[in-house]
Amino acid sequence: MTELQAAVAAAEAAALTTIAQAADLAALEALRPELLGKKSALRTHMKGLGSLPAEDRPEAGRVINDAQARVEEAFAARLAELREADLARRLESERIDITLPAPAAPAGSLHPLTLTLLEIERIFVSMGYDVAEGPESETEANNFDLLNILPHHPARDMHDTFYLEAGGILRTHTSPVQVRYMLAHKPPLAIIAPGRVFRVDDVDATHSPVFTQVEGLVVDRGISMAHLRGTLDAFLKAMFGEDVETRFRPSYFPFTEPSAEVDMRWHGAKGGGGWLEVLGCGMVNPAVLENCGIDSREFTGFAFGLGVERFAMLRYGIPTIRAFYENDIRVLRQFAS
Ligand code: FA5
Repeated sequence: MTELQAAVAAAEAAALTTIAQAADLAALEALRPELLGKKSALRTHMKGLGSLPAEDRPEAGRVINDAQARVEEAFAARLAELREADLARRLESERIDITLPAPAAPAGSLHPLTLTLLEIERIFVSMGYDVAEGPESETEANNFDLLNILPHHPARDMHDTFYLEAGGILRTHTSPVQVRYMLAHKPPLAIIAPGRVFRVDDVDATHSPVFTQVEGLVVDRGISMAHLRGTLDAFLKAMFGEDVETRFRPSYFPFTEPSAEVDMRWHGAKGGGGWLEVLGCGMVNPAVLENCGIDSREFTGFAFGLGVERFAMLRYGIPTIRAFYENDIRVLRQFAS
């Protein structure tokens, strides 16, 4: 009996030392079969119980079981200890310094067209105009008929605009916003109508099939061509400075009579340059006022429509309209404030 006890005690002591010496989780796990498995030293003693005298067996069994329990306990304790150490080590090595300043989020900036549009709006709002908007898909009536663009007019050629399958068209100018506004409001009125417009135009340096317009409309008693010229003069000077060179040319629009176009002098990078048409304008055709429910004997009005891309080209010295749509970050970055 004492011989067995001594052997069990020695096996237990050896197991406890081995457990204590396991340096990390992997090493401890590798010991599991040897220390806790069916073939461990203690279990081997258990199998030998049968050869003891019957009266010694219960006591011998208890001694072995106790030793086995202590080994299991030591194993579990060491496992917990190593797991904790492992966690602490990982927390330390994967630590994030939350006090470091974060990398700056890249800030966007306003597109040069938006900047130009905002400046145009700012100038007109300061002169007392309201800003009116309308849909990009329009009825033919609003885009053409009510503006006195009759069915035979070249602007109605199928190829001049985009016809929608669901009916209607993509507006070719923002003049239909003026129609909508006149139908809904009584004069006196002064609005600008900014927005995107669409035409079947080929792309070149000054044309794009999708571009941006701002149209203006003033209707009141006694409005004359002098008001139109004075307003556009004040606007162009506010936009481009006192020295801006402009010229008015007689022109034709079905919805204005008389009509004019305004060109602005631009200077190319290599000393070139010339006149660039920037807007169309005129006195609102009485037929249009009547179409929109305004008495043309009592009221007169002027209207104009400008291309925002062309204004932005002149404002920033950009030689081609394509620069606004290619979204070349090197170009756009120059407008970051
Ligand atoms: C019109 O669209 C008239 N509705 C303007 C108007 C309004 C006249 C009220 C009288 C009274 P026009 O087609 O000329 O007119 O276009 C106006 C301006 O838009 C032009 O002066 C030009 O600056 C610009 N523009 C015209 N076509 C294009 C294009 N394809 N790409 C870029 N800009 C364009």
